[in-house]
Amino acid sequence: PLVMLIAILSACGKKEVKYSGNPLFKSPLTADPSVLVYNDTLYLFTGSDEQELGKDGFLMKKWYVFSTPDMVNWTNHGVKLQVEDFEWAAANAFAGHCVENNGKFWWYVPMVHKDSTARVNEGFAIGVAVADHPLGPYKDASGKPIIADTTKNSIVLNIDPVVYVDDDKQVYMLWGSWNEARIVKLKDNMTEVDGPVETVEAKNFFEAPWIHKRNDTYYLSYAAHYPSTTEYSTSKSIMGPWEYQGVINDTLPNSPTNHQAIITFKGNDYFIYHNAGLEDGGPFRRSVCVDKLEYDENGKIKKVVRTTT
Ligand code: FUB
Repeated sequence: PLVMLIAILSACGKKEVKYSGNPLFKSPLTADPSVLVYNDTLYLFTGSDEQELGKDGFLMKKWYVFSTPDMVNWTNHGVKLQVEDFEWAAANAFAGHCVENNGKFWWYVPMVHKDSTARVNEGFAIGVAVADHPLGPYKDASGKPIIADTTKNSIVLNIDPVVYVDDDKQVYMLWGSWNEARIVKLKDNMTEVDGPVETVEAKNFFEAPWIHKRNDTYYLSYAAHYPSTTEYSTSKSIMGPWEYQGVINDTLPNSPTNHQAIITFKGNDYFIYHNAGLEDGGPFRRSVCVDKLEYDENGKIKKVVRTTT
């Protein structure tokens, strides 16, 4: 029976899903995962939680890159991008997303703009750094933010960009602004918007959008409510309308934020997120985790069964 099982699994192109255990790293403290696959390797991009134990508020100044060939053995490549790499930025290295296009790697990141008088929860702009390889070196691609302001909201909070290059090569950027998701087309140069910013109507949206496509369906997953669950909606067009589908991940016992990436790697689907499960963890001292993601026969995402809290 074991031989038969192995034969069936390899016929499906699926291997047994193995993990290195959660959280992935005891140190450094990582948050806000984004992932891409390049040359048979999965690259993980994370933020860095540096707040002291017992103190409140995010203290985030830089981003890391990690890689794995198999989801078990991980390499920490160190800090590859930081606030100081952007002349226009002042603070708060929140959730970013790195994507490949035109042979280069574009890492979109939100930070508080120097011109903003507020340093917490306001004045966020989105910039982009570029490199020839996922491991860098990265440099500011345009010297100024792509999205610096919108008149849509009195509190200017442009965070959590996610960029999607569609099959027809049209590029889209989605991001969050607490309770409101937005979308804009990007030019092929990856550094300029190409048209108006539109609102994305996704039920319960709070922050942390992520786009993936399966067959001909777009899946928009996001942190919903606060404290956040991860929920998702689907559409046949990235511009919507989005049909609400339900909860993927329940709230975490230790972190009000819940920030996910979803990817297929070597035949298996993964849900990558953060919790605050380390002994010295907390809402501002989070750690990236990975668990199995499964679809039912109708393409609905099953609720993730977390292997750790
Ligand atoms: O890490 C700072 C912020 O918390 C992120 O931008 C949000 O997605 C939430 O995880």
